[in-house]
Amino acid sequence: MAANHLFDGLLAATGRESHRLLRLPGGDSWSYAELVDLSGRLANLLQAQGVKPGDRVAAQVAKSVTAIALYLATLRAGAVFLPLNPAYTRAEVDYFLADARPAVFVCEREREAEFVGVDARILNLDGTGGGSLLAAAQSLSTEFSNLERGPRDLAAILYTSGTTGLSKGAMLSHDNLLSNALTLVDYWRFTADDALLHALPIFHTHGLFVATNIAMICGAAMIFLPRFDLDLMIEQLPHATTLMGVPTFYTRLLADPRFERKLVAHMRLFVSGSAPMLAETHARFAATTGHQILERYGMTETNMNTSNPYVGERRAGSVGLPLPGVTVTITDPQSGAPLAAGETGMIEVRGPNVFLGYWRNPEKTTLELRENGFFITGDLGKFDADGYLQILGREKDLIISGGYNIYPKQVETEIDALDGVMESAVFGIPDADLGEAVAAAVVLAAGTVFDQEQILAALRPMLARFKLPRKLMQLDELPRNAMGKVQKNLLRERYG
Ligand code: MLC
Ligand code: AMP
Repeated sequence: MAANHLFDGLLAATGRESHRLLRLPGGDSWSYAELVDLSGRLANLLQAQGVKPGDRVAAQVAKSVTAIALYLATLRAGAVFLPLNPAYTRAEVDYFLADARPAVFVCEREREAEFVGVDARILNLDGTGGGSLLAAAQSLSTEFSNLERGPRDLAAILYTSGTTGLSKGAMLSHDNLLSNALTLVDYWRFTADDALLHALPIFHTHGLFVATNIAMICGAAMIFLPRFDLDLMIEQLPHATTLMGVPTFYTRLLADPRFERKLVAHMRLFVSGSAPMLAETHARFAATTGHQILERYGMTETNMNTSNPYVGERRAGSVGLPLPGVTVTITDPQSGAPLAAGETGMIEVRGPNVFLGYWRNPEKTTLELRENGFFITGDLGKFDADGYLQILGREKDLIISGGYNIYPKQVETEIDALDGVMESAVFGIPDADLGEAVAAAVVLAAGTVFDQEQILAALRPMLARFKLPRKLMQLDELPRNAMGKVQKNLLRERYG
């Protein structure tokens, strides 16, 4: 069989066929062998649908074992996986499909009618294993001759929003994903004896390329929950050895009286990332459980960059040390010149984890990815005397809510397009549950009446629900500085 860099690397441990890879909360489980067989059927189906090497396969589906098999099938067929958040509206999906032009689009069964007419072959899937994708694959062989793919071939495109409001597709190679997952297996000491409690979505880096890839590589079991659900978490934690989550997972667990020291005394590792974790959460978690959460820092374009150590001090408020093979520098945000140790500036990252560039967007690629290989993250930070990195802010205008990124510009563009709106400013306000929540200040034309419900109703068909403002206010004018730039810091101070 031809070499397929990422697939071969992910499944190298599948000799242990008796080992259960995916355990579902209802008691069902899937072995590696079963997962690989399903991926073979799906790869045959993709090929029969005309998918060629380099073609994109887009999937906007609920979390399921079949969705993981579809990811593997896409790799095996030499194609490029493009997962999309099921929360995205038709309007949002239209943009991704027009930009990525996938050969196949797998959507949720109940939404298929919404997508009639899109320029891709459509198949559907539901969360319980039904749908035209599986029906069509059922009669096909589990045997599939993998297409050859090398380290620099494209494995996935993940869209990440941009400051202009338009999303950019980050192109991730087979080796970007494999090298990073191999590093993390080692760094976090994952083995086949682990059982990872998986409650993250699988359309982002964290749930797919960190959690799932790591578990597959080392042959660990995954307790595969459809989503974060407190009751299920409490029920399943006794069966797990490790958990990966966004900070909201940890604050919600800590707020539940059932989350006690003895429930997790046997656990080996808790990892947090995708959003800043408060030092206070770190301390409360340690006091309640006796475990120190291990915080790490990553992003769609780079996978994981830094991590607190497995052995050694896990420092609250810090995202740890650069991972082996990854170089992190701090530069002057204006000039790009390197800054002295201890100074605060732009975090730049170079390594085998750094993406190939933005899909069909050489201008943005040139702006953010230097010729010397450093990626300009848009995050601001500094190293302390012991080499631990601290993230101190973001130069990019971005809200991170419960681990989801929301670019204010996209929300502002939609609000500004509404009748009677002169202008708007969207900003993040502190939120005890989600870290940050979306707020919007709106300036209306004379004679227009402010009607919050009407504004939200008009935004619903345009924006995924997690992007909708949770707080809306009418202002006579937006605060601006001498340059005419809206001062979002003032809005945050006044209305946060
Ligand atoms: C859901 N809702 C959110 C939200 N999640 N609103 C704001 N921010 C969020 N993160 C809204 C829904 O639209 C819905 O609104 C209502 O909340 C209830 O929906 P739900 O599905 O019941 O939500 P809940 O279970 O509470 O989800 C919260 C959550 C989830 C934190 C568990 O968002 C989550 O799993 N987040 C993880 C995101 C993640 O994996 N990020 C990694 C990105 S990769 P309505 O209006 O319908 O009632 C990355 C790189 C890296 O960043 O470093 O890892
Ligand atoms: P995304 O574009 O969804 O991949 O989000 C990446 C961004 O999430 C990074 O650029 C950071 O701003 C943020 N992020 C990820 N991990 C952390 C962390 N541990 N602490 C603070 N911010 C983080």
